[in-house]
Amino acid sequence: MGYTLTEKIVRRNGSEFKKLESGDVLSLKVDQTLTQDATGTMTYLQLEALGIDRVKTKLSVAYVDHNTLQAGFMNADDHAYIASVAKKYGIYYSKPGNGICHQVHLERFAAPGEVLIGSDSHTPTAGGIGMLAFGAGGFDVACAMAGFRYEIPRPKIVRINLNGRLRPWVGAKDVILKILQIVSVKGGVGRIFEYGGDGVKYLTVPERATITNMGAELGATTSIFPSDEQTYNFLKAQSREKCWVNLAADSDVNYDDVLNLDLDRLESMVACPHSPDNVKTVREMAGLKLDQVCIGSCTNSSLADMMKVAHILRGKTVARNVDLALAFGSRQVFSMLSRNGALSDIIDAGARVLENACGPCIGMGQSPKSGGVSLRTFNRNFLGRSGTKDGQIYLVSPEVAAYSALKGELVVPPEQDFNNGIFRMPEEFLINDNMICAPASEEDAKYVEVVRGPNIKPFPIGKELSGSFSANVVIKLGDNITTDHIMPAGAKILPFRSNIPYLAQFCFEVIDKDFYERAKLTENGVILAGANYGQGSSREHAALVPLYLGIRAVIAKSFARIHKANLINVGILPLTFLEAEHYNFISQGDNIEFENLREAVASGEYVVLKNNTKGASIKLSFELGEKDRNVILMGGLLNYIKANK
Ligand code: MIC
Ligand code: SF4
Repeated sequence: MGYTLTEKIVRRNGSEFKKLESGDVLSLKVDQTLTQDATGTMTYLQLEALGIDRVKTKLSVAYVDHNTLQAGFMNADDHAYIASVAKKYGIYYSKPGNGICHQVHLERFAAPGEVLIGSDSHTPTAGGIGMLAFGAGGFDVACAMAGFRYEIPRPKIVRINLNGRLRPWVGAKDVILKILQIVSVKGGVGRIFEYGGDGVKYLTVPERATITNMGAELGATTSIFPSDEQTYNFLKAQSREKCWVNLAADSDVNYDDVLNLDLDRLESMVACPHSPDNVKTVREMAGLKLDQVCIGSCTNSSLADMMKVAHILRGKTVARNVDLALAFGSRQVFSMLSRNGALSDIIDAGARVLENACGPCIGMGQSPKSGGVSLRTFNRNFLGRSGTKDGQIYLVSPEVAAYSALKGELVVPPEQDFNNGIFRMPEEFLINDNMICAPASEEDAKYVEVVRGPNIKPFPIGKELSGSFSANVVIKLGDNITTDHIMPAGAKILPFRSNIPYLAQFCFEVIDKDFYERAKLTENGVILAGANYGQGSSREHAALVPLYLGIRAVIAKSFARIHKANLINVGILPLTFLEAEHYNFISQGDNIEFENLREAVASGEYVVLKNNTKGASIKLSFELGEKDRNVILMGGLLNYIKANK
């Protein structure tokens, strides 16, 4: 029996991919890490707390791409802090304006066959180049930089066969939206999606990266494509062919599951408000009147995407009712568009050109008007994420976005307009790394001072788990609660990512504006949730803020992987129901009690919850390995590491 692509990389890593049994862990040596600024400040504070002198990875890069709007000193303080830590600890620093971490990493650093973890859920974008890449909480990334192995529950491997060839104007975005429609935002939890099939050879690396990027929306552990001739050509055009290796799954592999998709039968798709899996065909939704169109984000901001957009816009004018905004994924893309003239086509059509950054995707500007309909090439359309609570956000491909911007309503791109020569991958990309600053040498690093402006505040640290305690159920939630619901982002709040007390006021604000006041009044709190709790962003602030507000445990039907790891890292106990209907046995406001909790966690047995309000008890389980149980007992990963030094 042969090996899957994942198993081959795990073996190259010198690690083992054991067969699935409950409690199995996949433990990897980390070759590369990346951070972005919105999670990076916290990550580097944690790295400093780990007390090492220099990162132990082959390559670590700190990007500034999220909080680039400098309305006040806060974001600039964070940038200065990150730049100085990077210089001191041996980390490359990508300056604001150089582009979105995932796009720049794909262009300049990602390497097939290596292992990457990043403090951003879309780190699996690098799976498009054949890298085993995981999104993680910032503390896990700090630990990887400090030389610790990255450990996750061993995932199942699912093969997705892409058969045939995409039709005119149907793109990679439509492939992943179709998969989201089939599999849903929970369908990828605990799974790695490996792409194969005869259609793969037609997809370029940036197209593959669009697909692996949105594997995050499936909840997948990661997604990966083989490393083949397309990969070689991309790397060669980036002058990086030296890191190419040939990698593909063997043909005689038993996958845990297989999905087949006929590319030639796909059509343009759209994800409707407020979930990336609420997918319909553009044909069904055609005619929807638009107020805004935004093109960019780490999903669809490559040179190829933008060349298609420029081609569609050339010589035309954006509809009067539409405000069109574009943000390029990287300075490489921006500069190449400016040299080949495509930028003029975009500007002349009436588009607003933004900075090369995340921008509107994370609510950093361009919030739509009240109730406004916004068509975006991004990956998430969660409630309120755009910065306008009743904004209606639809997700589409760049092709659909550009045609629709011209028409003022959602349209299916006209097939007769298609011309195969619109974009061919360049033989050489324009390479200029002068916005990527190298770290100081080991010798000089001693003299580098870490710059700590007033926006940099210490982070909360968990306490040892108590033997027994009573707590109030502060909030009861349904399924698929995202980390954007728990800890919203946006231009007003993001500048305070290193100020947990300030952020706390906004916890759950989009769905329950009284949560903060209730939590403040409660000494020990518990959150009750449905399935897939904590999906979406990797932000560990969605765990640190509840910790600060006295949350001791989260009881859910199931958890999203990264958020569960973040809860454990800060010392909040993630519990699940032994029987699904027990969810109905607890209400918001109930007073509950845990007894002999330390013993239960130490022994790995179930936990007994006594509902004082309802007057009965239930058993809860926790799927935690031995190390995680010890982390919880000690009140979080930092305490655990310090105790085991
Ligand atoms: C996102 O797309 O939600 C973010 C902003 O990139 C997050 C990280 C963060 O919250 O800082 C993510 O995807 O992990
Ligand atoms: Fe940035 Fe949006 Fe990508 Fe997150 S999803 S990294 S906010 S572009």
